[in-house]
Amino acid sequence: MKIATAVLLVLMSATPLLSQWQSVGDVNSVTHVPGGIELRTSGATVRVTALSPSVVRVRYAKGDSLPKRDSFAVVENTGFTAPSTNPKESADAIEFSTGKLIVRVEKASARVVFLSPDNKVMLQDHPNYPVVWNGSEFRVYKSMPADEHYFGLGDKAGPLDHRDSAFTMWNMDAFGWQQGTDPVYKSIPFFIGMRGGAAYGVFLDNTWRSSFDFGKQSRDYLSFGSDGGDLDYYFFYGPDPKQVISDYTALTGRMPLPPLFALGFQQSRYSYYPESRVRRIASELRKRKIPADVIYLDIHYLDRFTPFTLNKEYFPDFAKMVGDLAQQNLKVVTIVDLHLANRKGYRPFEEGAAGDHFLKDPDGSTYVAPVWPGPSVFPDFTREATRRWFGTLYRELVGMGVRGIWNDMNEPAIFETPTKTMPLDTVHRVDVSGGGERKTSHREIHNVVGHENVHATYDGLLKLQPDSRPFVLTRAAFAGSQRYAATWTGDNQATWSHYGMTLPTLLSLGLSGYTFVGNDVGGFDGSPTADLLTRWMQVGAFTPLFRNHTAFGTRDQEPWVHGPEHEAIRRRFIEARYRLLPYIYTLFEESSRTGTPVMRPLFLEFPKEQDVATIGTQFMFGPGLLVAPKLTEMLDPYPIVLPKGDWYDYWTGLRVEHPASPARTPGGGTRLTAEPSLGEMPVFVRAGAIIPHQPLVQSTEETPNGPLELRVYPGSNCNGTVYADDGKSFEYRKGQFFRQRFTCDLTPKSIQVDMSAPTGSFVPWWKQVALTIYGTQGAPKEVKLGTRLLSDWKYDPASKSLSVTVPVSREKMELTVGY
Ligand code: MIG
Repeated sequence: MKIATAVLLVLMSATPLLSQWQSVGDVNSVTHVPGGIELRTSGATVRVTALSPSVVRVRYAKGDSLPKRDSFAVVENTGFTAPSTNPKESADAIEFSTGKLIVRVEKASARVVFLSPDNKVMLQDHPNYPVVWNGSEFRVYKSMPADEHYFGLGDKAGPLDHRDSAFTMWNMDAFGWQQGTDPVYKSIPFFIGMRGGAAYGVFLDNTWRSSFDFGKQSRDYLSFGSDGGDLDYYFFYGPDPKQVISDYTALTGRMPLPPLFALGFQQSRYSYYPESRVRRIASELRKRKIPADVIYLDIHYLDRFTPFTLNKEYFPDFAKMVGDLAQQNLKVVTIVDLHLANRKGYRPFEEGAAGDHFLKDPDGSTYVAPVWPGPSVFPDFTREATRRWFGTLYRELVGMGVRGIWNDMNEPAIFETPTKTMPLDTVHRVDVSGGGERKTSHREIHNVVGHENVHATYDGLLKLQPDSRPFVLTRAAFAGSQRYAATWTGDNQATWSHYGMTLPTLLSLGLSGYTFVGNDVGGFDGSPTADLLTRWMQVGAFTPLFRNHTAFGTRDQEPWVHGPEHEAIRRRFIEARYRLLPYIYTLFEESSRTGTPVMRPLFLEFPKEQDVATIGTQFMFGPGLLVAPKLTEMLDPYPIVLPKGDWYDYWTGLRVEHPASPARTPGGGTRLTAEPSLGEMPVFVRAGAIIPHQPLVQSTEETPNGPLELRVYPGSNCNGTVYADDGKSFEYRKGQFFRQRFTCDLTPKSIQVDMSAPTGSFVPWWKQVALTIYGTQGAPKEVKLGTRLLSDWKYDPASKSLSVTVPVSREKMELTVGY
């Protein structure tokens, strides 16, 4: 016993000595390269180059050259233009400016420092901890200011601010995850640092198992590193956090504009079968007038849970069923896992084997492991030929009218093994740009299996229906997967605590470049109480992907299951979402161009306000709406903070009264106390927002009947936009879209709303625009459109709003309300 302890102690103390941590070394020589510099130290090469004035890439390699490398995350066309830098060497540093930021590399330890134009340090290598290697491992240490906050990293299940926490990037089938579980389903090695209103970003372009530590190990430094692969990271200089996300998504790609139906309400469960049950769900939705667009089919539609088959007993005429649901304006999305049955006579297996498309064990035999279909084989998705082949397998589903594909289990998940995934030495083949392929192990590819799986699906669907925007949903993801698929946060639970994690997880994904995100509304594992499902439906209506889903064997979880009172509330919130669709679609379109997420933490809109710097219990839905849900089961009232400025209550249209000083925040914001009844969820509108709405429809397939409803909330910087197109095709890329911007101007004697001339050639569904202007102080003296006096306006004293309807026009119009 004594001896064993002694041996253990020796071993423990010997570990750091045994390890071969080797530091990067001092700079010996400098050469200029396009956009920056390349340095040689005693043992390494370091290259620091600006890709654009606000994006700098930093690469390290042992030895005296950098290997050629392909990235899974970085897109070919970033749109960046490298600035010409003019590096200056002094006795102890080399420095250059990109035009927007200054990069300095100190010769001692090749210490990299990023500075703002006014020479303030944004991010710097730690003075005492140089970049180090240990065999294939590496680690980078950065100084960590006491007042800096950290965000992003994908779907991590903790508070919004990652300070004082550490995380591992290793895609994991994390069924039963809890607050703090790590790793989880996705690996997005990108974070945003925020300090005093200024943001920067760091993306470690490395697919191996990596880790990030924001002061858990030491309060002195943050660090990141990986088990293997290249030390290759990007620095994004904000200082506006939206700029950081814009640059990060320029580098790794943005969400393509989704089909409109995908923004509707989606009903799912594991699983709806047989056909009669699917039809019943569809007719209940329609009969009860619960707007909806999608019904999901989970693994029971398959024969023996085998992808690309059909269970003929449950679904004797699948195509007919899909067609009939389409008649009810409901789309079908089917689950398609990436594992294929290792089964003779099963076409995908036979084809895949003949085409040599499957992953292999190190001895060259096909890797076989148990998942849903039983013994299974796995397509080698990092090969383009394999992706192309896999994409063709969707032909029959698409032919039968299936409108979206749900790729699950793509971490990849494997049954009956403690690691829940493949052996690390499983062999993957990877295309090499310029031709040929290389072999590598699962250690490198694990985190991009899901990414390349949805890459195959997205491309495959596009090839099968070139005029139709694909809808793909994925569970696993890597940096850049946003360009192929929407994602959800996996198997949550029907508990208040999981419901509460809706905000931090989805907001973190948004900050990580992932706009189209949602969670299983109501919870997957277990059955929610009536109140919990009602609350979750309310929040879900304001999340980008709005999908009710639950596990096998749980109780029914559709909106109507808890009686008419709950059903009425849930319906009201789904309806609210459908009325808001013009706004939501406009936000999605914007996000597809800029990367700005639809669901945003407050600091993204109000970066300078310290009051809201780390708030993860409220969020902005676009720039105009602030959602502040009740997040716990507790009966107590809860606090809400409204950033400085004026706000309106979204539901009543009334201005929020400025409270007396105790209720002001240090930054001049407003503190409220909320105690919403079960039927209510507080939503506020930023004064200055103009928010387009539409008449209620039961599905996005229906044309709204009536005018576009433009709700104007006067305030400073008053503006809004509406975007529309056919919602389905790519014609918008050829100019078939409609975009109109609105502004408003408030003077003591008038309110003026300017409607700019729309751009694009698409003709939207509305013939009239119904304006409602809130916050007005009484009936106006006159209302004019241009110079023409209008008489049929209406003033509503209860909501202090003025309503007037005007015809659409391709010309610019001005509405003037005079007092
Ligand atoms: O091993 O397809 O996260 O949404 O319903 C479980 C069945 C497999 C996990 C997914 C869940 C889905 C379920 N799947």
